[in-house]
Amino acid sequence: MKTELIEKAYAIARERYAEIGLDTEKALDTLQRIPLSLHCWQADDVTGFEHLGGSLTGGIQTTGNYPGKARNIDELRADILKATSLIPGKHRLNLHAIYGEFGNETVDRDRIEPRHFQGWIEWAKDNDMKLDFNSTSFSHPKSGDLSLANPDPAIRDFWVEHTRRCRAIAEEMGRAQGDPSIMNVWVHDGSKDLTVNRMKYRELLCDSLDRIFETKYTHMKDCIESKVFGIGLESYTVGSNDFYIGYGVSRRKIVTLDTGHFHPTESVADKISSLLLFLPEVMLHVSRPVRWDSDHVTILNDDTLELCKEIVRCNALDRVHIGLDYFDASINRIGAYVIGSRATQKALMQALLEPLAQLRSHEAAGQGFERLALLEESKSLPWNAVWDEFCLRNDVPVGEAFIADVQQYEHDVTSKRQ
Ligand code: RNT
Ligand code: ZN
Repeated sequence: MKTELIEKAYAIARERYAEIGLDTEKALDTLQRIPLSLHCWQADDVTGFEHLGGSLTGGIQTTGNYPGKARNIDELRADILKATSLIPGKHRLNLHAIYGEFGNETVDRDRIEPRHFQGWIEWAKDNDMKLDFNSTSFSHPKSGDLSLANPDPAIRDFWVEHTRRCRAIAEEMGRAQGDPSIMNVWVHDGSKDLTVNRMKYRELLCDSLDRIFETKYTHMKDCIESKVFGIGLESYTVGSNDFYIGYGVSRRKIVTLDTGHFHPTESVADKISSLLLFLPEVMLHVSRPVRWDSDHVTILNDDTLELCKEIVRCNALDRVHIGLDYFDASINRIGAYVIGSRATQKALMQALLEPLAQLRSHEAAGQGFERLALLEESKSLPWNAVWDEFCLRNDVPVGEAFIADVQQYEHDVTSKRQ
């Protein structure tokens, strides 16, 4: 697209929005300051760099075998940088514990240390990126169906130790980057079939978490993620939504809402205001469930839009952390990052350009027709011209132009990986 055309379209859009009292420059400025936390695991189908030799377990699945996945740290880093070069703005990288730099060593999960992530800390600094972190309780011989909620004290202790160490690593990252690293705890614990011990496992999980969180840190923040069910663990999930809301509110922990972790007709957008009333912050894993928690690539659909609109309507951009979480192995993985990130940013752009004051005044006056009409009309306001301008100012491809960049990288780099 010609620069001149983008600028012309933006100038018209700017005037159009001004007519309804919205400042597009302000929207551009705000979007510029919203980092996404990019999940590192789309690049390699949640494999990581341990040498334990297991496959992906814990009730999550990647399907597809599109060629070119990252096979080592260097490839993963290169892929992330390629992706971020096509995504406007400055973003964070969300690492999982299995992505440490273990070299040829076999380092079990209860032995990981900040030094295994020193290379990442330096790499992030060199590339002006901040890091977030996750403990990894899946894909391990001791994962089984129960980790932190395991009745066997030895297994429970192993995972408590792992998660404690992860917090220490996140603290190190946060200290080094001068900004808290957000560490997510998600465990798959559950049961394939009926259990008659729902309470027992939840007590154990609660106790393990309390032990994990005993140490107080200042450079990291904890968040906890619930889920409805996992594959092979369909009948019961220890860390359900109710469990973590209760735990989070009573222990002042950030609750993570993964958009794939609720019943298909539940609105995740609707949950944000309730959580923000009782907790200072919320973490999001923006995903796209298709019939189940399938972790398809995030797109600009009504769910993503409503989610972003709620953040803006709650005036909570500084209290909601936006991370992505999907893993599609059936398409170009770098392309998957770019599509999902840009879709989320497009949703944010639209949210920032909503004529909220006018909508609220209609609502206050009991003007239901007027509110609905304006909501409908605002869908086709020229937000896309403002989005294009955003890409232009950030020096990333505008519109579909990034497709060719991804193809070029595939041709030059990923297609050569066996
Ligand atoms: C799983 C959770 C969790 C994982 C990552 C890899 O259902 O969404 O966040 O996707 O930790
Ligand atoms: Zn998630």
